[in-house]
Amino acid sequence: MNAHFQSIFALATPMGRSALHLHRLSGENVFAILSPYILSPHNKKSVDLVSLAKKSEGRACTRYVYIIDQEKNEIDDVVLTIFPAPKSYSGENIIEISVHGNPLISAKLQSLLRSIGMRDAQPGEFTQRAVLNGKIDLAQAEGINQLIHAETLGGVELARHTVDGVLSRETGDLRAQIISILAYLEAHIDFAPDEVGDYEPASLLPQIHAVIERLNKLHATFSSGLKMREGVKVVLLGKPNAGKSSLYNALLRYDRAIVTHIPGTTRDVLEDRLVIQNKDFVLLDTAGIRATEDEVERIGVERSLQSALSADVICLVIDIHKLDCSQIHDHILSEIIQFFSSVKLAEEQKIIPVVSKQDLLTDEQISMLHEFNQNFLKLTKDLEYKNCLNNNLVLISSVNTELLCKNLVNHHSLIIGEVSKKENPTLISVRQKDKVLNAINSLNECSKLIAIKDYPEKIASLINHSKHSLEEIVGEIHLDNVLDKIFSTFCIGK
Ligand SMILES: Nc1nc2c(ncn2[C@@H]2O[C@H](COP(=O)(O)OP(=O)(O)O)[C@@H](O)[C@H]2O)c(=O)[nH]1
Ligand SMILES: [Mg+2]
Repeated sequence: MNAHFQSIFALATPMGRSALHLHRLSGENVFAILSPYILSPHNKKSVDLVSLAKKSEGRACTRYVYIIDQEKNEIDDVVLTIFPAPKSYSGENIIEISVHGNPLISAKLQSLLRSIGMRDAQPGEFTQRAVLNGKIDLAQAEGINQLIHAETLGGVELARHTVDGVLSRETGDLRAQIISILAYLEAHIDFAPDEVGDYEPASLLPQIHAVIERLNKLHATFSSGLKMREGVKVVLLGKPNAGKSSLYNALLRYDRAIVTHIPGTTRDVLEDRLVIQNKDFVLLDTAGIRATEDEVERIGVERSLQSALSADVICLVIDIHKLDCSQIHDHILSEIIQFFSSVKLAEEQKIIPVVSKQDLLTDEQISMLHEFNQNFLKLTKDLEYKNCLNNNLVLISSVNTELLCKNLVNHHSLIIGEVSKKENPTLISVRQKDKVLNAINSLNECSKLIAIKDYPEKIASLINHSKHSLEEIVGEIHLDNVLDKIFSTFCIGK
């Protein structure tokens, strides 16, 4: 028998003490192998799983039964479900057994399974078999792995889309387009011009460019997908005592950062996950930015500026509560200008100026802020990098973070863009991204050969490369070492 297809088993739930342990068995012969050890609770006669599968007409079927060992000692009373092939996760016959969640019971069951000819499954081996049996493709298998390992809601959502086949359909469509380009070239390789017309490869360019454009769009989904999986990075920056750590704690809803009236309290960069309206963020609190002789604080300031470089959104926290109304406009502008001069931002990085300590502000100060907002465009028009400014608005916020949260959620949608929609494909692994890049490179190379009207054989070979790269995404071409590498990161029992 092919080693790949020996019957395998694994505990699919963690091996701790819990209400239940779920064991999973997969293989052509599992029903026959296990039947002698399954007893009906009523008459203590063995339950023939092979005939049960026949009776259930290929559908899953669940029974409450006893499992005994080779000496006919009872191992446990269990709930057992059979999934006859091909309507099972792996495409083979599968049995799932829920035993009482005691490691000793599970160990007894596993030792029975080993002694009756099954072996322990490798990580991801059930899913690997699902791929080999054509139940799912490789991209979907990667989705399943991420569905289990994702640490954010966004990560789960993207993995879900991939498991549902959104990426597989996109690569399938692109592949079909590439094949139609290939058909033209192959016609000119196989037949003379009087049969298939003159060889005019330039006529393929619009189609090739359309595919490249679609591939480029797909390639770009990797980084926005990564942000959706890991969270949009929000950094709180500002002068010492501006109220950054207080805002940090208010957003996180617990006292995470130390807050004191002493300037320079925060030294290290603090980082936490934050979820607002099911959107994932990574929130960073930083040391206040100022020139300082204190060696530790100086390092803290450097780290603050460093973290700004990798931020998606920077909340520039500004304290105006001690200022005269007449000073407010100039003060906010100068903080923004100082910030732009200390950190060189990319256009896609956004700044939200946030005025803190709302409760300490007078009505006059607040109306000055409203006035500032109304004239924001005019006031900031000469600023370099003004594209980075959020919606041209200064928010008033401190312990009341509602408005800021609303803004962060809006930013999240802008940054993540289309990838969050379930109909849009997203690349979820570096492997997939590399394959798309290979496909793009081959097609770009193709355009160059077309420009010099090179032989159809040479152009076709490059088109074939790009087709193969797309096929590798879904695993239509699979090499054993690639599969082993991918599945080694899976859980045992999946
Ligand atoms: N009344 C009031 N005090 C605040 C507010 N935010 C911060 N503070 C005070 O301002 C001081 C500095 O706050 P902190 O959050 O440590 O500022 P950081 O240095 O920017 O992190 C502390 O004494 C805080 O209690 C606020 O919204 N209202
Ligand atoms: Mg602080």
